[in-house]
Amino acid sequence: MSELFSDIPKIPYEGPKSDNPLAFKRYDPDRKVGNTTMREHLRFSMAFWHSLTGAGRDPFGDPTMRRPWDKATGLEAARMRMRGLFELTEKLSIPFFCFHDRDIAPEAATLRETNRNLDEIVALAKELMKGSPTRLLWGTANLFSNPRYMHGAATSPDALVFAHAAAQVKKALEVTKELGGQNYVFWGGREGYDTLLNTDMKLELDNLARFLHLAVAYAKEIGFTGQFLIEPKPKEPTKHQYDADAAACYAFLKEHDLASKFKLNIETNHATLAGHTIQHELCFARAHGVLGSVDANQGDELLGWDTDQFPTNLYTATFMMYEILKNGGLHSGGLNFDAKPRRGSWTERDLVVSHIVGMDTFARGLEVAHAMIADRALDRPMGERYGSWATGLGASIRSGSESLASLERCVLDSPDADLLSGRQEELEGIVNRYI
Ligand code: XUL
Ligand code: CO
Repeated sequence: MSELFSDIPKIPYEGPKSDNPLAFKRYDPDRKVGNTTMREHLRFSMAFWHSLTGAGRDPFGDPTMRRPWDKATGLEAARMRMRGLFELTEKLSIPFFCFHDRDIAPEAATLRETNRNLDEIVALAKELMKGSPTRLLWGTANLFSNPRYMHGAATSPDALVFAHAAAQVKKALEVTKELGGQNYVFWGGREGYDTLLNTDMKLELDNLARFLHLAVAYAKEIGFTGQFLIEPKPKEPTKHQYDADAAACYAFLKEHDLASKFKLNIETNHATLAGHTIQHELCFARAHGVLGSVDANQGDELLGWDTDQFPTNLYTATFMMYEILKNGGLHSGGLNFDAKPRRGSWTERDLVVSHIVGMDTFARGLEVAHAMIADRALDRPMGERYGSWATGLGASIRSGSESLASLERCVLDSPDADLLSGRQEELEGIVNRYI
């Protein structure tokens, strides 16, 4: 089959000394870090909506990206994009991709016709997979672009809109299963509100839970065994999104008896919009056993919206890989580049270089995090800090053997405990030394 990106070669690993922008400096897929290859540690994924469908449009300007399918429309463009996806992931040694139903096939006048379009492109993807190592990390349904979803999908005030969203998820689950998807994502775009003056919050939250229970039931019915994921985001497009952050999602899942069925897909730029570091979000998810997958990108410190930039920050990538390694890996999840080249980076080469830089950033983060864990560089001071909980009184409190009265007896006549230092700068220096 003829190439669509004929100027882009298969990207080689050339090592840290290379100055070739079209080569990996750190990402060497078959190299082992610990007992696991970089490929399997990192489980990179290409986001169809950015890398294939994204055109560089912004609120002030028209598309800027030049792509091989620019002159094609409808299903023909969709077929070219799907071929482009397999070509780019293979050239970049990216093992996975992710998509929304509406990224890969055009919407038609009725859902029945739209589903026919989807079936055609899914059949093509299935065919292309036969000759390719590229696999599906997750599928999802776009429940936010069509005007019918202006007030939400599962949380719409209109039951017919809820029905439409349910029908869309039904089909998206079927095609995710058909393509061997390892996870299925719910990002609650527009599941929130702009004003409480017109919003029945309790009804909307209950409906969101009903919707997710329906999806779980249907997955069981069709034998889809992938992991369900919720992707937190605090705002944008609505002023307040119900899935605001990892803690809000976890509380919601617990309240509605869904916690055993869902994990979280944590996105870097969403964490920062929520006023958290990504390390905080990953750590919270890990602590509660719900760290499922990651949308790897970064925001801009000076901008208050979701800029979805390619991840290039070595510190952030190191802290992320630290949490992921502490989690025992991502299991069925991956590092999905929910990221787009800047509007001015409009060439095909920019698109490829963006992925290379993101992959090298995480490969380096993996190496640094792995070395810090192997040396117990942070675990040792952490163990010292919490040493009082390992034996004696701390162990007794943890085992539930103490009461307020027994604890009072311990301290009533004794001098204060020695003060501990937090040693923050020393620890930051340790991280710097490893980077
Ligand atoms: C939006 C976002 C989505 C989800 C999938 O901010 O991150 O692209 O990842 O719906
Ligand atoms: Co995302």
